[in-house]
Amino acid sequence: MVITDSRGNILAHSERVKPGHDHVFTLDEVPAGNYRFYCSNGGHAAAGMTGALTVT
Ligand SMILES: [Cu+2]
Repeated sequence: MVITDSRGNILAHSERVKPGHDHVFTLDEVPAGNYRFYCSNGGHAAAGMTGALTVT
């Protein structure tokens, strides 16, 4: 999973997560705002493995 800011800059990148597994990673000092997260595995983001992250 990759998290980017509104300009597309990568803020964090998890290790590869196998199907059926999960992974936790921590972001420190993230300013309030809207971010995007997506799967960086080829073609997966285009297939819908994306989401929005809002920091308040
Ligand atoms: Cu994926």
